[in-house]
Amino acid sequence: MRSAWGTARTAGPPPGPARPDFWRSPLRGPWLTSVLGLVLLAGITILFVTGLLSYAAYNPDLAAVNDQTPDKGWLGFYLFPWPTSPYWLYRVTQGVHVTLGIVLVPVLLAKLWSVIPKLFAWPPVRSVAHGIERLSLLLLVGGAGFEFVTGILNVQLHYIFPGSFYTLHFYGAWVFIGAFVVHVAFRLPKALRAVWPRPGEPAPGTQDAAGLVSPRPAAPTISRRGALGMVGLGSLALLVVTAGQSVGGWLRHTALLAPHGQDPGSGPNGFQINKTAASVGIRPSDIGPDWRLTVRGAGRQVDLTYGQLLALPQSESSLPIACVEGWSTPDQRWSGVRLTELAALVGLGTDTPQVFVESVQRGGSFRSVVLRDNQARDTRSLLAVRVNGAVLSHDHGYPARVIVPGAPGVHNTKWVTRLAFGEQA
Ligand SMILES: Nc1nc2c(c(=O)[nH]1)N[C@H]1C(S)=C(S)[C@@H](COP(=O)(O)O)O[C@H]1N2
Ligand SMILES: [Mo]
Repeated sequence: MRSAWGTARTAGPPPGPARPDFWRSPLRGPWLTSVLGLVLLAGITILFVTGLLSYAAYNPDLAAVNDQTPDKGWLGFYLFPWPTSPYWLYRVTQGVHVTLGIVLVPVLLAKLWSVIPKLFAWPPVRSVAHGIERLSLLLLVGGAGFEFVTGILNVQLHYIFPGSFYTLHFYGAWVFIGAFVVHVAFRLPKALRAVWPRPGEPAPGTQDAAGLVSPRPAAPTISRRGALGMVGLGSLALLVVTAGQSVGGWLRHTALLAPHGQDPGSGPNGFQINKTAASVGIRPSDIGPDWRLTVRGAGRQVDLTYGQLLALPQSESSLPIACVEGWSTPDQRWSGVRLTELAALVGLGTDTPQVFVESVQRGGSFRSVVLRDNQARDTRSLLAVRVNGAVLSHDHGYPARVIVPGAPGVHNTKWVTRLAFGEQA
């Protein structure tokens, strides 16, 4: 063993990618790697922050039904009550999260390409410190791949992973960001110097360039700036075919990657549908003449027919639907009964408490939700029965659905049958 190892060391790397002269692109070098790295530093920081916000927006600390990662422990240290203003808050934070994640894919791939010779560095482990560094790179590259892949599969509605997307993406993010912080701490000064050398300072030394610059470069077919431009064009193209699903209007027609398609139909109910009534097993009888709305709170209970619900004072709010998958609708004109009004039916005053909302849907994580008191109290929060002047379509939640300002789409429960004020479940 010992002698074989010794021979391998003196003989140098085996033929193939472990040999530095295997990699011949003249583009690789500290400048390209550093520019791409700095773009990723800014982008991934925004992805991480908007991702944390996305989790906070679910108000997971409020009730078990809101929490997709109940075993998070202290990783939930930063949670805060999600506000209702500005009413487009989640539309922006989640639109940025998903769109930016997609737009950064070419940058991430280019960055990996630019450092690929280093991933094959020989010998694989030189010392304990080097071993730790390699391990952190494994977490960095693996973590980035894992977060981008799970995120993109989720927005493309391919739920193929074992377990919940939320759990995987949440814990994956913490592992990845740990490795990312370590990596940035070690590399940022060098990257800054490679891109903005101090006057009079020589170009990055061979030490920094080692492993990146090819010792036997082929003739260039494109400049470094040209290559960077191609990456930028790739990102721009992804932006154009993605952002339309969050921006809406005519831009929706350019959202070629939008998994729900470019045409949400026409008429008052002609906007994006997430799950149709049929797809979650809503039967016509569930939402027919026998449907009732039960309102409970302060020890009292009121059951309303559809007609009685319509007879209550109706209010209007213009609010969007903004899904965790990144798509959102422009503001829709909803009308229905304020949650505060429904709380008043059971004798609750203006300090409306949190409310447990339940739909007729039999299974699935999104059949119920607990809305926080600030959401229940907001006079824009409705149990909507109409949208854009028409009765809700079955797929948009007929007979009644919740609509709350600033909240993730998933908290706008459709096909509501019960509101329990002051309850957890
Ligand atoms: N009962 C119930 N309500 C639900 C859902 C669901 O699966 N079941 N999906 C939610 C999600 S994820 C979103 S984004 C919005 C979408 O509303 P829309 O289909 O009317 O656009 O509804 C929410 N309400
Ligand atoms: Mo959603």
